[in-house]
Amino acid sequence: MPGLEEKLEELREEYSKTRYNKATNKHLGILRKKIAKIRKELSEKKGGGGIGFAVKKNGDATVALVGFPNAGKSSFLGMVTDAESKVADYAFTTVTVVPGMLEHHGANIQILDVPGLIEGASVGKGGGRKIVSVIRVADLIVFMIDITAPIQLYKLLDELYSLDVRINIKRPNIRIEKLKAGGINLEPNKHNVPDKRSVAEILNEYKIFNANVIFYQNATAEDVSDVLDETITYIDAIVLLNKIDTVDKAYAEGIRKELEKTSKMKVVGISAAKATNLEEAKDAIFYKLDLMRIYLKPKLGKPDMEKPLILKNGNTVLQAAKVLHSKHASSLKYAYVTGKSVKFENQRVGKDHELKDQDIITLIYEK
Ligand SMILES: Nc1nc2c(ncn2[C@@H]2O[C@H](COP(=O)(O)OP(=O)(O)OP(=O)(O)O)[C@@H](O)[C@H]2O)c(=O)[nH]1
Ligand SMILES: [Mg+2]
Repeated sequence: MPGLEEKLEELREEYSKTRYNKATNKHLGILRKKIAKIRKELSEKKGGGGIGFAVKKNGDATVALVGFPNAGKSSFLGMVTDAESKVADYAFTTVTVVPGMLEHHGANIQILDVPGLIEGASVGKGGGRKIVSVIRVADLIVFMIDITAPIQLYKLLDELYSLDVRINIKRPNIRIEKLKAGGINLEPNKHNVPDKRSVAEILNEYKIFNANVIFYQNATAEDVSDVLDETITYIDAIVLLNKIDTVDKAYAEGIRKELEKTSKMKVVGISAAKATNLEEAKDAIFYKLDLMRIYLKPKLGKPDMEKPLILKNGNTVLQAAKVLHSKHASSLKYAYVTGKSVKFENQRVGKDHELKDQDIITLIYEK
């Protein structure tokens, strides 16, 4: 008898091969229902099974380094962090997650060296699920790809897709407001949305019979189903194309550009062994994490340019105060800001002012 994961795989394949039309709509609904049921069983099994790594989040952000065995993950980690991950010329050197801390632009970025993800790991063996448990705690995936085998990237992307990991896309912006009565109502807000019957069918699978479904984007039936499915992981990613020292320079650049175009991801060519382009790689990680450096300046005196406060892009003055010392945040009155988020030097701004990377701020509290 096939296991749950194989069954899920079969259903998914059938689902993706079935074209949507009036005649197949009902069949698709049944397939979705079956898929949802197996997913639920799997996630319950996962919870009780105790597999997966106990990884603690540390530092300002966490990155999962994902790649085939031998791609150079441990070598890269060794070059950019203080971890002493074992480097060897054979597969599966790394059997557990090795964390290292990368310090860049004043941010402490935890990097997790995830064991080699191999084709079919999600099917049966459970290996893929372990990797997803690491990815779930991360803020960013860094794919480590051997330049002599760029196809690895597509194999990893396929594998992760089938493990319900969605790369570089946002959770569909659809709000489902549960109601006591009144059935299912759609609020399309001028977007292209699926018909009411298919939406109701999906919601019913999740035992929702009365709800307002509010769309903030064009959406398919699958998007509605994704919003309800808490087992889906959304995460950003970039690619490091390693071992460029082993090929011709122009060839390396050709492959890099090609991968960037077809995958729509940022791709940086590096050599972990020869320490080539590592600064570019660190920058790419920093920027994709969407972090910003905020320098603090006392009212009288110079700003501290050594140790910035690390915040998420778009954070406000109030959020800066909270990170700094949450107890005093409630007595914050306003701030003086110099930098990209303001027009003038030492411009006075309110608590809700959004900061930009490298702003210098002075927080003013009530006495
Ligand atoms: N020429 C060259 N060799 C490299 C480079 N980076 C890593 N290697 C070699 O590739 C082999 C594998 O490197 P690792 O860093 O152990 O690879 P890994 O991805 O951690 O492998 P697993 O732990 O098995 O998943 C070692 O022999 C490294 O010396 C590089 O940039 N250029
Ligand atoms: Mg390794």
